[in-house]
Amino acid sequence: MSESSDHQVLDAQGAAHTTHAKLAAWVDGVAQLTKPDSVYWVDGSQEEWDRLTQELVDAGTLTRLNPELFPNSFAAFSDPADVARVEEQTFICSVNERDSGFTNNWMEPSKMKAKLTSLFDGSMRGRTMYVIPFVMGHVDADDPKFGVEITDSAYVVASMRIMARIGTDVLRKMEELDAFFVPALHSVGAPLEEGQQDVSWPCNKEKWIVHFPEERSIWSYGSGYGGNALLGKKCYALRIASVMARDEGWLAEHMLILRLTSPEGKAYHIAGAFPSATGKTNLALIQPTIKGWKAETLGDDITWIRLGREGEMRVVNPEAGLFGVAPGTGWSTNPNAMRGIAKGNSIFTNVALTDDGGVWWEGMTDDVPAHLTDWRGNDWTPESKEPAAHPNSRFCTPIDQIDMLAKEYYEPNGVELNAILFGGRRKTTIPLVTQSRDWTNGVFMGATLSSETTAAAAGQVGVVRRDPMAMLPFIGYDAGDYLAHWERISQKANPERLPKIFLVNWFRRNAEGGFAWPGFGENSRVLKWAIERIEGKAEALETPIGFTPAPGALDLEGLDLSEDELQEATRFDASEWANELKSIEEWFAKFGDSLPASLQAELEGLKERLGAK
Ligand code: OXD
Ligand code: MN
Repeated sequence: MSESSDHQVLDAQGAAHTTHAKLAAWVDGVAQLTKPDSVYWVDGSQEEWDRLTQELVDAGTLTRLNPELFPNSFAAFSDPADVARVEEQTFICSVNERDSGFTNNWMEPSKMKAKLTSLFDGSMRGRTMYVIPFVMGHVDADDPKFGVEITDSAYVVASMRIMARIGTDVLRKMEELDAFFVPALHSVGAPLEEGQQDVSWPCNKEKWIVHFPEERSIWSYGSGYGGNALLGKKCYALRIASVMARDEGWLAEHMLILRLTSPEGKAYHIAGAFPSATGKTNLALIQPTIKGWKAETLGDDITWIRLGREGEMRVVNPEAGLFGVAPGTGWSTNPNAMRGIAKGNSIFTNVALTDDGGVWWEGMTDDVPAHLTDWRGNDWTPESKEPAAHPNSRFCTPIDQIDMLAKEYYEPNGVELNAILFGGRRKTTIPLVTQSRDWTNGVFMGATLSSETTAAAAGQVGVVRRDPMAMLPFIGYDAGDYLAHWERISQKANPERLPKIFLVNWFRRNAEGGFAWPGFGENSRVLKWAIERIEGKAEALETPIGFTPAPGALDLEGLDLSEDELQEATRFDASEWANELKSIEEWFAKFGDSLPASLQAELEGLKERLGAK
């Protein structure tokens, strides 16, 4: 660690570490405000990781796992009140309130700045202030997107090393380009007074996750949880990036990226937007069950879509790691994820510990261990009432440990996108797969994307919640303007090369109440149909809501499912759409004036086709 004293901190030492004048000035200013004991510039090296993780073990924040089971891996256990993103405390402080839209919290920027400035005043006292230069996406991209996170949490530094490209190499590139960077300031909000004993998971009851979109800056206070504290991820790569994308003509989306290769050797790239609890990580790491098809992954959470030189849409995953929900990720449901995790170099948060020094979570293995230490540190047995791992416990693992990672992941400017999937969790109404009539109809599908609430979430069960493009908590500006931007982008693109758009639903129920479609690896059959639609090979039925697979068009070979049973999953049911129309109207009413006319026209067209006009 740096040996600098308070006095040195105040003596503008930024310039000693970087020739990037704006960065040096920002770091010095933050140090003056937050008053840490020392300032440390993160280099991103293995030696640094080893040192920091050992310090975190010594402090009781991390538990080193049995290296024979999970090499170079650690478990962290958070404060029980700091386990998830805090949407009610997440703000988009645009200059004009209208620009944050109805999906975001807003406060007047200068009022928010004053509030945050007083909270950050002295917030790092007794701690080290870490400076993490990072880049989202590739440092060699045509337009690399830099950021610098300042944090007082070494857990954040270690996690950021997994999730993003960080350190001295990035800093040197920033200096060479005198690049713009997003200043991303984070404090757990737990200053240590002289002689005060630290806790294993410092945080503050008061939490603020704040974005200033015009300034492109982030201030995060009070939480150590990944989604609130690893600021390259949701805060930058989605909320701030969506604003940059609006202004610069691209899209920042909450999507996975898959590369599928047909038996003829033709490769396609598919991006998929899925709200939480809809099997996104499983689809990103799918093991196809259809013969001759190969799946590789490029990403599991965030996708940036830019226009290429020929007007094609190109996708990159700006992240370097997976920050996945652990429960439900298992050897039988997602072996590709498990093999990557088992290679180690991972940080687990709020999972359970096994007696032999490994980790476990619900759904990891078919056999449940006879004894565990649960995420709160209590003894746990299969008779225990509470889950052993917190339902939002996470694995944080380098993406290059995934065997099925496509080599195209490393392409600095991405690969051409051929199809977009929007997927929700619906028991009724939404067929297994529907191809949109055209781009605008596909944007309508994304704009009305929905899931039913499950018992896992607080509140009423079975209520339909709209989640446009699975971006509800992540759109950094007005939601209507965001949908209009999707339209605008398509007008700039080469119309021949526009990705085809599909709405999918793996969760429809049959008359007996069971799942009408087996899901998991069998979803590859749906992907195959989508690709064959692109190739003009697969048959479809034209319905009022779009194109669904014609009888016999979906490959069922080797699957124990009759055409009749398949019908239950794929059918369009006009009677179910009467309610759906009402619900979509209510949803669109929330946008007020900012709903694009093209989407209102889509709704009117749908009503007409359904005979509801
Ligand atoms: C995530 C999320 O953590 O969407 O990926 O909340
Ligand atoms: Mn996500």
